Amino acid sequence: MSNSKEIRANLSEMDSFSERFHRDGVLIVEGAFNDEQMTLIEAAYQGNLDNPSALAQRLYEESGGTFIQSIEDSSGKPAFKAMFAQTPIVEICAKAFGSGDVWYFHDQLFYKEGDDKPVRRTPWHQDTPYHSIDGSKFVVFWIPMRDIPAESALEVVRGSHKQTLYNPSFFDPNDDTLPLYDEKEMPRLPEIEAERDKWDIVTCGMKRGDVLLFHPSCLHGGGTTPPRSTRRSLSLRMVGDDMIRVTRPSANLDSPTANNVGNDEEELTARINKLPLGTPVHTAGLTKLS
Ligand SMILES: O=C(O)CCC(=O)C(=O)O
Repeated sequence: MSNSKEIRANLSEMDSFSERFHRDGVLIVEGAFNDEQMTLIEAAYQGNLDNPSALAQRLYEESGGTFIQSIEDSSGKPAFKAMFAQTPIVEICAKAFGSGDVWYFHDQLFYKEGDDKPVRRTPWHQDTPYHSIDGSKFVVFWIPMRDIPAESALEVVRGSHKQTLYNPSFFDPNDDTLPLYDEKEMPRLPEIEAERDKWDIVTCGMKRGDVLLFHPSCLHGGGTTPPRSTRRSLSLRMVGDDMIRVTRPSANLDSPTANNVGNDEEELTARINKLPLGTPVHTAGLTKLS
């Protein structure tokens, strides 16, 4: 297990963000947002939870509790515009990339609520292989709305963004590594949970106002949410100037994750897929934030 102190930073260390983000693929910025800024971030989150995109999903219903995820491009919504204008999200992102501009890819909310049983883990996976894009300037800002203990927080395998890109998880309730694409196309995900000591896993409790940045090619998974508790987190994905269009295999259409995109996201995906291979992704009309 990783010493999480090494990946903890604060806003006074912004000049080190790029080296650390590109090297480790994961960084926690403590106290990144004050109360007023968290109120804006929470309003953006809650607005999307209250008005979910058409294809928002409830996952793992058979496992107990409530597990909702929803992806869309909310960059045009007033709550998201206010959040970007009045928090250091874009500045932190530009510092992590190290050079060039910042464009918005999309957001994903997670809502987990335990009933008399805990809500199960988010399975280990990488985000990049779900999308036909690749490059080094790609980041997720994972923001919990409240203090969160290490057992329920997001975990990331440090440095895994520079290693194998695996076949994405199908999010099958009975098999976390069931692949989304044909097994001949990409290697199957390893059984990380069964062999945790073999991986350099960063596990950290976080306070409201902290943000966890990670490269979407990092292996990551979320801890369980205890009975009768709620866990709300917002993931913001941004890209920089070296993100290009690549090919991915076609998904098995039965997969829940093949259909986990909202209308905006489907439209965005279609625009990206029209780009010639190797073209910068931001030219697909992504919203420029910086
Ligand atoms: O919050 C979680 O449990 C999962 C988050 C995640 O997989 C992501 O942000 O890519």
